[in-house]
Amino acid sequence: MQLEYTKETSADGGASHVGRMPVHLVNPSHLSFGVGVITPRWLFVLAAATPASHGRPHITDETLEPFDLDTVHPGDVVGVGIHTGNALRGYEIGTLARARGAVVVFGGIHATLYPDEAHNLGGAHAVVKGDGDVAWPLVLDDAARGTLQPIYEAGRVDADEFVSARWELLPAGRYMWGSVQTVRGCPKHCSFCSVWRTDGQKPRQRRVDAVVEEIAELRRRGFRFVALADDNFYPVTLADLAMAERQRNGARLEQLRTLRAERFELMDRLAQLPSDMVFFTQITMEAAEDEAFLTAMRRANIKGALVGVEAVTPEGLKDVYKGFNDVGEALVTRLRTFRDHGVHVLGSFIFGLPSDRPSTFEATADIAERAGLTFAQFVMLTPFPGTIDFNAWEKSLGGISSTVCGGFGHDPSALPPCGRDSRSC
Ligand code: B12
Ligand code: SF4
Repeated sequence: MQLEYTKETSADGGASHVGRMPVHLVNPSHLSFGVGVITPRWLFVLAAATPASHGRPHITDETLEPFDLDTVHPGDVVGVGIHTGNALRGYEIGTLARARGAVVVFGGIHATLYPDEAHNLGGAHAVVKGDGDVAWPLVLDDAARGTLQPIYEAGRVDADEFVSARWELLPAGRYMWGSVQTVRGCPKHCSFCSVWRTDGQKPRQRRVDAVVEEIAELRRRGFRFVALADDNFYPVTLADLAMAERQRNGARLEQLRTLRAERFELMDRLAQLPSDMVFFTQITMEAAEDEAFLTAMRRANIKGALVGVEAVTPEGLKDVYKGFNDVGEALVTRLRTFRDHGVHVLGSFIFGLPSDRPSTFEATADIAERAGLTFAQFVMLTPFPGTIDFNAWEKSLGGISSTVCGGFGHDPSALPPCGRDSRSC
């Protein structure tokens, strides 16, 4: 693909942009609130990965304010990151930016799963599948040379290649929580989750120094609250260690012990930060078996965690491939153990599982009340692309369509088969 990408003069007759392509990074949202809860991390990671030769990237988080298309000039690069819930708005932005002569690049989980959709509906010149940390500067180089490829298979980069976010580009006073990722990937394979397929089942843990440096910087910028934007903060369980021991798998054991030791090292370092810091993460309930881990979490000021309870019956757990969770009194005890160690639990429950019956509602409410949860969320089973549930749902449609369009993240009916026309969604 050959693109017109350099220009002598900007569309408004302003400064010359020869040899330099101004970069816009846009986090799409149909609704803008002026303030946001959690910083959308990818914007600040890709900003950091943008070579200095392209100047300071223009960042727009549309949950704060709409993207101003008048700032886009022919030859600018517009990078749009989408998950399924905001894909349609992303496609609108891509199409409009392309019409203004911009080079449009998509990335993010939805574009990774549906690169053709971004080309067909979003005006993409290029789509990056997977992690952008290493690929983004290469894409910009290709764009500058006129050798942009339609698809970049960026895959999963090693943990030591994760780029630290450029927090100095954060607009002041607009977000409540900073977000720092400490590990990517999750060893489990829950039926409703795409993370283990896109980010992989091998946990990629970041260097402790890199994580702590980012948190210290956020603190200097006034943040006391930081979300550890991980899928599963407890990637190595005691059961994993016991299994490796039983199998006399020395290499595996060593690897697991190293990962576990790094978790403790991270928590020790977090414990040395100002004591009014508050961290929140996501974790499996297996951590409740691990006294030392929960104690370290408390010392590290990890004061809250989303725990995926999902179902309270054995059949329900089987539906979601989550046999490592408990039911009944054992479940209540596990969840209470977090609270006993000073970690507030946001219990996450799913309704709409194949095995759910009318009695499931009462059984769920009963457990939620007795388990000492601080918060609870009850979501409808949503077949997100890339999941086992999505494949089953798609199969149940009898081959009507294999493509979906982004819709709102809580409502399965918002993920209709796509007529390959965004208006039909
Ligand atoms: C933290 C988090 C949240 C937080 C914070 C969100 C925020 N403001 O950042 C909260 C709790 C609010 C949240 C809410 C939800 N989330 Co969430 N969340 C995450 C999580 C765990 C980490 C996101 C993150 O910061 N990652 C770190 C950044 C650096 O990675 P990244 O975004 O993937 O970006 C990299 C690449 O994708 C790529 N890239 C991204 N954009 C672009 C753009 C370009 C141009 C390029 C080149 C590359 C590129 O490069 C980046 C660097 O490598 C992810 C899982 C995950 N592993 O990503 C789920 C995830 C994104 N969430 C998910 C879901 C479903 C939701 C909810 C719908 C849950 C619900 N039922 O309510 C809501 C939706 C909220 C909304 N309307 O946007 C799903 C999305 C699935 C899908 N197909 O869309 C994920 C993947 C988790 C899962 N289990 O499958 N979430
Ligand atoms: S739901 Fe949680 S535990 Fe299950 S695969 Fe996804 S990240 Fe891992």
